[in-house]
Amino acid sequence: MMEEGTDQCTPYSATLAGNTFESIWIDTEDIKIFADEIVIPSDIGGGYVKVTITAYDTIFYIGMDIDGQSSFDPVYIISGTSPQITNTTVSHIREAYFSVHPDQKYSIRAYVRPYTNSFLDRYPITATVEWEFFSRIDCWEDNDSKEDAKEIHLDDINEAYAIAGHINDQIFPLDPNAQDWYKITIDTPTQLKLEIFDLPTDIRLKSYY
Ligand SMILES: [Ca+2]
Ligand SMILES: [Ca+2]
Repeated sequence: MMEEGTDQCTPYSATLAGNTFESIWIDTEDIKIFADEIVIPSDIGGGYVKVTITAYDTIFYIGMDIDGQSSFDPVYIISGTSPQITNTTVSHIREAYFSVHPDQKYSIRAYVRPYTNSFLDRYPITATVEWEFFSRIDCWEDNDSKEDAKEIHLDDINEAYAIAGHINDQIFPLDPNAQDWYKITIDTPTQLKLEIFDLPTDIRLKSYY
């Protein structure tokens, strides 16, 4: 029989984090680096960040990279808008979304350039830079090792995120932030069925005792 009791999911509240500021680009060589500007709270499941850069002139396009904690360690931008496509009649807005790990810092690299040199006299150009953190609540974390495995119970359906955010642009199978450990307790020999569903194709299930 499976042991009765409460599971070890520990709910927590999403922490708000973000910032908005203006910056001025003076020419095509002007690449701004906002070093360690994005500071992620300790929310154990990580989350994602949205960065928005708004240039108040439609003839400019906006280039943006996001770097992890060490320099030249870009993270993957997983969604957002094109650098080139102007999406309002009064300003150009560039959005980027990326996955983040708790307690990490990320930097923004950005430039703002006109479509053709005939518009170089439009410099300096002012743009607003904004970032916002969205927490992904995963009450089963921290469960990255066998020692930290969280107890689950018979017939429970438990929901969790497989990856507690990206630190840089890659995750290997044995990286702690790519592991979720759970434990079950039985007091007689039996057959167990474990099932995982609604998951990406590259997630693997293994059992140990
Ligand atoms: Ca997890
Ligand atoms: Ca985990």
